[in-house]
Amino acid sequence: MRKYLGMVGFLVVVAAIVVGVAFALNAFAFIPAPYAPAASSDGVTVKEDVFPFAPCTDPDFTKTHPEYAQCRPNYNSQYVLYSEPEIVVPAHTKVTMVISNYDSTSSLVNNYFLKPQGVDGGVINVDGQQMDTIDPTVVSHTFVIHGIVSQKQPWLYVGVPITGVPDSAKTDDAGMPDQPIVTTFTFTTGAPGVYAWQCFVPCGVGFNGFGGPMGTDGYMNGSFTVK
Ligand SMILES: [Cu+2]
Repeated sequence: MRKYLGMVGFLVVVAAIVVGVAFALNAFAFIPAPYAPAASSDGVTVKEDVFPFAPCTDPDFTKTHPEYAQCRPNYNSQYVLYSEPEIVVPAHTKVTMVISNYDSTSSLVNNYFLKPQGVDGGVINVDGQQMDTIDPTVVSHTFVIHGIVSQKQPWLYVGVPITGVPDSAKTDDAGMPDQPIVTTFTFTTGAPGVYAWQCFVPCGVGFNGFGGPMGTDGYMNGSFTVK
């Protein structure tokens, strides 16, 4: 009997540890809900906003953008981020991406990303202007969708430089620019697959700028699911 009780006690302790760890992992995780905009006859429009810091911490900004009033749980408010890390789009569908960037310029570390790749016509639209290449000194991020190697899905590669807001632009008290720079482009999805998207500008912190938001899920990277 004593042995039996000891066993029950042991199992209770193990269960408590498992529940505790699961709770801790969930509490520290940064897992926003998947973003799956509805498709129309003209395809699907995916909107991303890029921020230099958490917009929920900026009262001037949330006054005009109430959709950002609520902070995400366990979110590092100092990190640069894309607003939608988990993107879901339909297969065999035209995708229009509209990326509104509120972050300032930094610089590209190589010229590979100057030319838009994998997009219709090889061009992007930046604040109303068609561009087939970008000045490397005005880029602040890139939006790159790439494959996770698998024989079960087709390749998908899209690579676009994202222009930053000039330092001279008007900002609110917290430093958020009044107007973003808007980059728009289109491409068409193939068969279903799961891909990753990432920024490749070292816009983070730590060694070579590749730490912090560059190395943490959900800020400068995420998933791009075609289904
Ligand atoms: Cu970035």
